[in-house]
Amino acid sequence: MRNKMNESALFLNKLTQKTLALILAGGRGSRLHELTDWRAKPAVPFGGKFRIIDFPLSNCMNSKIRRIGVITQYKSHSLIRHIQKGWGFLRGEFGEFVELLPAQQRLQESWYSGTANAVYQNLDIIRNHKPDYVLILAGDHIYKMDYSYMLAEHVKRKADLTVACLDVPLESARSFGVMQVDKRWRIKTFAEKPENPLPSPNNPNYALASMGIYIFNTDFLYDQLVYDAKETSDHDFGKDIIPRVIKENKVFAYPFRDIQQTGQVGYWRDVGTIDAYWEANMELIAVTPPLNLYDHEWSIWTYQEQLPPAKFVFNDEGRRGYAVDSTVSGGCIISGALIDHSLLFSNVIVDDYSVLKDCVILPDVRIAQNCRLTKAIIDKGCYIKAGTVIGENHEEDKKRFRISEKGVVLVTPEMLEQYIHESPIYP
Ligand code: ADQ
Ligand code: ADP
Repeated sequence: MRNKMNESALFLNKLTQKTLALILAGGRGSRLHELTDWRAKPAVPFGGKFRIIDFPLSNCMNSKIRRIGVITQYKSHSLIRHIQKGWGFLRGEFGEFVELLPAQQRLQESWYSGTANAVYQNLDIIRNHKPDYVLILAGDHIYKMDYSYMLAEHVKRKADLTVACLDVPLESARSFGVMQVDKRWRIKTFAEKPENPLPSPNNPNYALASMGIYIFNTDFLYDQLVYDAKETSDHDFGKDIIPRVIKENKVFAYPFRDIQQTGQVGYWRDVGTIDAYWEANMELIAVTPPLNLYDHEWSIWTYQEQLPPAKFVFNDEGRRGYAVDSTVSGGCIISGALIDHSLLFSNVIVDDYSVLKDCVILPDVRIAQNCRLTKAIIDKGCYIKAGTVIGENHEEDKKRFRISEKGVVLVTPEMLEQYIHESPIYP
């Protein structure tokens, strides 16, 4: 029994060592509106102390895939800084690295035009690393996944390409690549963001959606990308490559499972809209959240500043500063204020008599006295001046802030500039 287990661990280890992961982190993410005005979606802060890209990067680390390229393009400054500061600990001498692959116009005199083109423009770098398998990931999803099991299935099936998938409700399937598979999970049809998604045969209210996670045999990837580069197309994996290759090649779907391999579907969120972003952050506050960040077996790594612990103090008049049903990060000071069902990133200062309810407050924010904030996302670096009320009157809020479909108010520093002339002050 033990020998069998060792054998399978060795098998997985060998496969992960022969794999290069490429994280596509160059897209616009425009549905997050002003949250992505100055940063790429993968660099958006998430969950109190992380950035979105930390999730696929940590999944690679925990799956023991330690050769990773991050393909960047759009507004990449804060993303690059985060990776340089937080992910430099891999040991180059053991063949481990996180390498930044910005659009450099080496192979073509153009920026990356689609996901396949972004990989095509780095083909020479990929070849230099001599991987047998290339794992292609999106940089903008929140999930835990052990890629080594997907890799094992890919190899066992002698696949050319494997696409990770999960069931999504039929009504939301239009924003995904939708596939149909046979009994052995071989992909029979694939349509990128179809008008009328085909339902899953076993589950007619659902459709089988691509997660944008692909494993290619390196030679097969190379051939397909060289072929695609000569075609007139969007040079996109979902629109062009996958629909073209399913007919004549071995292309399989891999159903997404949790990291414990219980057979259950794991947690996976595309936090692509303001509402989805707010909801996913709010979910973390629950007593037993669907995404467990306290799991030592699957740590999410990140860069974090050295910060003092959060503190909760009385104000001069003896009013308590406290938080209930909330998550509060390092460097925060809550002075005579109430934090109720909210998530505070690091270095947030909330002053006397202010009340926060259902809020997500990004790092380095100061909320002065007597503010009332409800169901709001406050972006990094905002200074909310004394007496500000947000989230109680959407007609008023609409004049300067963004209101989402489900009534979340997004506030960024730019929206405040014309009203607030004090500069943010930190004690
Ligand atoms: P989308 O998420 O709509 O669909 P896309 O916008 O192409 O696909 O983004 C995929 C990833 O690639 C993102 O991480 C993005 O940042 C990055 N990216 C996009 N353009 C890029 C470029 N030019 N250079 C570098 N990186 C770039 C995809 C698939 C669907 C699938 C969903 C799952 O096409 O089939 O269902 O992902 O969310
Ligand atoms: P950082 O990388 O400093 O942690 P963010 O994740 O908030 O910050 O990313 C925002 C990036 O955009 C930073 O590089 C910041 O300097 C830049 N930025 C923010 N607002 C503006 C602005 N109004 N004009 C120019 N650059 C800006």
